[in-house]
Amino acid sequence: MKITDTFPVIERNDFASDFRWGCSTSAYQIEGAVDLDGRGESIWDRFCATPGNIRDGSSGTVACDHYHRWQSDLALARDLGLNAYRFSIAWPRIFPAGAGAKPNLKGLDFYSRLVDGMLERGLEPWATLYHWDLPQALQDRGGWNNRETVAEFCKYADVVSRHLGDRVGRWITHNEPWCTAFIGNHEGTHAPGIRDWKTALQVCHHVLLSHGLAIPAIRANAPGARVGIALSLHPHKSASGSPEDEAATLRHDGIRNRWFLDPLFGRGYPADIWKLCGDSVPIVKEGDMEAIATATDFLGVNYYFPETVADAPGQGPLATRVITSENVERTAFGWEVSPEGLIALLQRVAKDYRPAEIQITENGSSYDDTISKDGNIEDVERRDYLARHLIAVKEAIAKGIPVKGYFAWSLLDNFEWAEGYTRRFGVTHVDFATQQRKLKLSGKWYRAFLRHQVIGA
Ligand code: IFM
Repeated sequence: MKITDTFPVIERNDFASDFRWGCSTSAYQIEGAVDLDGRGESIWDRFCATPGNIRDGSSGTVACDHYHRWQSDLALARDLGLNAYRFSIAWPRIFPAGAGAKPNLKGLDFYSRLVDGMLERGLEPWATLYHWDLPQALQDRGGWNNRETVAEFCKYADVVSRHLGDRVGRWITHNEPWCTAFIGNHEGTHAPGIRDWKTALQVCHHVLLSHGLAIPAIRANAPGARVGIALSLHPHKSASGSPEDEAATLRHDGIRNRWFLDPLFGRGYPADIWKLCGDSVPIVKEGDMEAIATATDFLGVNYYFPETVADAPGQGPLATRVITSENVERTAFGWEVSPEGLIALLQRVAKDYRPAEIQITENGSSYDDTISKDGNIEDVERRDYLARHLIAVKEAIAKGIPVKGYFAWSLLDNFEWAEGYTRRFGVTHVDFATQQRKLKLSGKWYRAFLRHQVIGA
C-alpha cells in the first residue's frame, strides 16, 4: 500500500499469514456502567471522585458506554479486518468486594457474551486480567502492598479462566506493571494515588508475583492457552553522552525495563538497582523469584516512545531525570515519535532475553483531532504514526526478531486516565456527548491495509 508518493510501501502481505492484527482496549477506559449488574467500586472510581486527580474532572462512569454498545463496537473491529481483539476484564465486576466465596455471575456473563461476540465475528479474544482497576475493597486492605492481594488475584484468575478458558486461548496477566506500581504508588498521579517509593517497590513485587502464581491455574483451566504479560518498555538515550548521564541512563533503564524483564526471565532483580534501593527493597519470600520466572509463551511489548535521561543528583530515588529534548518529532501529547526506537527496543529485548514470541500488545498516538466540515477526521499524523511503526515491525522481523502480532492502541477514543477525555488515541473517533463512532483516516488506512486495498497515492 502506498499512502503518498514518497511514503514507504508496506502491505499486509509483508507479514506472515498467521500474524495477529488487532486493537487493544481496557475495561475501565471504555465500559462505563460502573454501577450495573453488581459491579463493585474500583480504585479508579474512588480516585476520579477526588477533585484535581483527573485533568478535566471526568471519570470512566460512562466512558464509551461499551457495556451497552459492545456488539456494534465488535462490529467495528470486524469491519476493520482485525483477526484479534485485546480487551480487559474488570475485576470488580467479578468480585465486587474484591474477595469472597462466590463470583458475581452477571459479571462473568458479560464477558462470556463478549467473548462469544468476538468469536462470532472472527476475532481471536486476547484477555487481560489486570488493567489497573483493582477492587477498592482490596485497596482498603492495603491493595497490592498487601501480600494477600496476590492470593486474591490468583483466585480471580482461576475463576475467570475457568469460565472463559474453553474459548479464550490468549491470556495476559497484567498490563504495564510499571504503571501499576510506580505511577500509582510513587508518582501518585494514578489510582490509588500513593506517593511512596518503598510501597511502589513492594507493590511491584506483589504484582509480578501474582503474574507467576496465576499462570498454573490459567493453564489448567484453558487447555492449550498461551499466557504472557504486557510490559511498557522504552529504549533509552543519554542526554549528553557524559559519563554521569550514561550512568543515569543505565539506572533509569534499570527501573523502567530491567526491573521487570530480569526477574521475569529468571535473573532476579537487577543487582545494581537493588543496591541503590537500600532499605526500600521489597520483602521477597523464599520461592518468589522462581514463581515470577514461571515460563510464559510470549512477551507483550507496549511501545510508545523513547526516553532521554540525565543525571540529576538529589532528584528522585535514583537521581535521574527524563528530559524533553529539543528538535524531535512529538505527538500532541508530547511523546517523542520514534519508529526506529521500536526497532532498537525489540533488538535489545530479543538479544538480552530471547523471548520465543513477542507481541506488540500496544502502540499508538494521541493527536488533537479536528472534525472537518464534512464530518471527517483527517488524522494524517496518527495514520503516519501507525504506518511508520508497522514498517518498523516489518524491519524488526527481517532482522530475525520473533514479532508475531501487532495491536494498535486503541480501537476507540476513550478515558485516558489522569488526562480524562483530553487525549484521544482511537482509530475510531467517539463523540462522548452522543456516543457516535466514526472511523478516522487512520482507521480507514488500517482497514485498507488489512483488507489488502490501496488507498491514497
Ligand atoms: O491508555 C493507555 C493504556 O491504558 C495503557 N498503555 C498506554 C495507553 C496510552 O497512554
